[in-house]
Amino acid sequence: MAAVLDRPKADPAFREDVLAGLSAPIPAVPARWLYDRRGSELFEEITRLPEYYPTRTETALLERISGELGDLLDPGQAVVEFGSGSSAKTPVLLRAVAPAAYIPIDISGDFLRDSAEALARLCPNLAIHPVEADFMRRLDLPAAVAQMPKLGFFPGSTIGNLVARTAVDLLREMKETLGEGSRLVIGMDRIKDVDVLLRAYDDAAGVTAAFNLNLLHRINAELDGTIPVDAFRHRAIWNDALSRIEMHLEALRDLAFTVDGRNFAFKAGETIHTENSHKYGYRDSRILLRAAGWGVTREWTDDKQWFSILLAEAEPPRFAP
Ligand code: AVJ
Repeated sequence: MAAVLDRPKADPAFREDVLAGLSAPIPAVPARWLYDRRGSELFEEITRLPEYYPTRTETALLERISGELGDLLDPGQAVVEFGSGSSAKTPVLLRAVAPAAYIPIDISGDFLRDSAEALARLCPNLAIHPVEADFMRRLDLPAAVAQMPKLGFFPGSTIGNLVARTAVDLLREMKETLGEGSRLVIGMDRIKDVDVLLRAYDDAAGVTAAFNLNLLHRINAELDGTIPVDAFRHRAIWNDALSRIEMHLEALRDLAFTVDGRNFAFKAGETIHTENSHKYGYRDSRILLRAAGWGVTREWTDDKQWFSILLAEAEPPRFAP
């Protein structure tokens, strides 16, 4: 009985996604389930790996352009950050922009409160209005910021997790949330040498492998699974046709297991697709943003052109082409 009581309470959406995903013709589990507590810790560790260039490249780029960014944006902005506000990038942007208010949006309430408190210590004079919500959907911003010009902040190339259709949906929802005349600062990872990409998603220390395999541990713990985790290995592949890194978990032998009382079987070599990380060329990022009603007004990239930060403006509705 104790084991049952000790088991973390499973999110019904997690159960649904895992059961449907494992039964699909191409087995796949949505990437957001990689980020339980342990998964989030492992991702933090990934961002410090020598091979994982995105975080440090974007942070350095943001620092480099902060003066320019400050000049381009009027004071008194309300900065709305979509997703984790715990990164080192947030204070860099806030210093650059000197906003009147900061609105972090995150689906995890605990996480949101912790990071808002940490930020409040760093910026004691800033009005912080955390919003616990799913940023994939349009939402109402706090009334206190209604009159302020809005600046969306979506760093980390998180947009890269989404296929184009969903990415455009999200960008359009962001435009709705932020409203007319708003702007967006978004980080997007560039297409580059495949070896650099593969190393970034399959590091020598095996942290990314542990991050990916943690999903199986999570399924076992939360959904009463019997997955033999040791019989799977982490794979990172470059899908050139779709311009993305894919993470998979590959069965090393024929195996069978149960999750929540249901049976699953994998043949050696079959995989569970766990994440996409799309990479964008110069024109790709523009067409993605334009499809959602955002016009790019500036783009900055590092010396190697590995990562881009784009500043976009919500385009007014028009009849003319
Ligand atoms: C947090 C989605 C930006 O795609 O680079 C890192 C996640 N996965 N290593 C990325 C991730 C494997 C990361 N994002």
